[in-house]
Amino acid sequence: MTSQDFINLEDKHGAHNYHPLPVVLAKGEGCKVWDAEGKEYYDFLSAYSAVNQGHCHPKIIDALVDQARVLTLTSRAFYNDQLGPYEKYITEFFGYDKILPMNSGAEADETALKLARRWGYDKKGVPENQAKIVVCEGNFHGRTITIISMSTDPDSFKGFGPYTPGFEVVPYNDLPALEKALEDPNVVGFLVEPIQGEAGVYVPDDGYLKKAYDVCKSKNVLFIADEVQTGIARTGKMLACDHEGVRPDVLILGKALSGGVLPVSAVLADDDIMLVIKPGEHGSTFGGNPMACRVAMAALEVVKEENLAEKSEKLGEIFRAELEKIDNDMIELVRGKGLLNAIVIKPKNGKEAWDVCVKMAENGLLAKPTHGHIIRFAPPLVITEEQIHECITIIKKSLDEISAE
Ligand code: IF1
Repeated sequence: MTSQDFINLEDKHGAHNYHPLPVVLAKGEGCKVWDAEGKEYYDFLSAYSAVNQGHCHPKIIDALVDQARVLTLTSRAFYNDQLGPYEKYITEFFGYDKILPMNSGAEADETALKLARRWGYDKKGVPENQAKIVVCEGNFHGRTITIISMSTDPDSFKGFGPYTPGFEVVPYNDLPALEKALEDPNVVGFLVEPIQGEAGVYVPDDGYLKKAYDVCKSKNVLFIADEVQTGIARTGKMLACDHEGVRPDVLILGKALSGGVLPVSAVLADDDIMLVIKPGEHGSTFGGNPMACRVAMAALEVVKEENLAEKSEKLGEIFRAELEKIDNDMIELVRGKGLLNAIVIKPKNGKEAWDVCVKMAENGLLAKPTHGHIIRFAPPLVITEEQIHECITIIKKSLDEISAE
């Protein structure tokens, strides 16, 4: 079968909830992927930062296969011999008392919302059903109905009402607006992405996260960091909050927590928050399954053993500096942190970010636009400096070819 055959199958039998680039992938290894015809590409999306450790990392795959042969799923109706060790490992790894294991990022965000509301009622004394959670314009936290109820992007929420109440929206990177919103005594939490990924890799001003955290503490509001995309070494530190020394009250992880091998997410918090949820009040069939535990421990070990945070920091600086050197007027600006970067494209001769991405694919590099005119660049953190330079050459060549069309 050809790539087009695979595309036709998806078109005929699959929901049309995506508009993928016309590339059919069949193999992945490290920072490279190959399509159905065997063409090689650099992967500069990393499944939206889920494959930080590189495709099919041997250590993570070995953990998956090894556990898959023994015990895959018990449900939480019983204990299993992998969950306790994993919970110890990850809570010590990130420095929290407890973890609540889930599967997708959205489930972890939903868990954090429930936790914040329940903490508000049981600990802060907010009247029942009056809890408010403050979120930011341009947020992306997943696709469930409650999460899109917080969204300011019509593509996320239009046509899916009625919406879950209890959310207040403030501009991102705007401390006075946040302070004003937190005047409401019923606010229990501030949910924020340390860098807004989907919005176009918006990096807030230095000090924003720390000041936001301090305002939350002054108002007895939980600072909830969604590090699903920015976490696990993506931005040059283990967590994006680490750049400002902020320790979230509630930490949300997903994506690269499993190295892209299977859905693993987590919410971490200390006992005074986490223990407001009692037995039988929350959970999921696959949450904390033995395979997820083994895979997540291996994925985190790889990040430490291969110094991926330091690599991300160093290579990100090189990547942005090289992007800035590209003399092409389609690049409006370059922004990012670590190896989470983006360029804002200025359309030219009717050519837009999508056309640049199609051209880059032809030239052997995969990336995808977000919000029309922004191209996100997020390679696996195992990429080498030499490969970064090779990819800069591909990006420059593609922009020049598009500009000349
Ligand atoms: C899609 C976007 C990125 C996330 C943050 C929670 C979640 C995500 C900060 C939910 C998920 C994914 C979803 C995926 C594409 C991708 C995405 F374009 F949708 F917005 F990365 F920016 N918090 N992001 O980024 O995690 O439930 O997906 O495991 O829906 O197309 P999930």
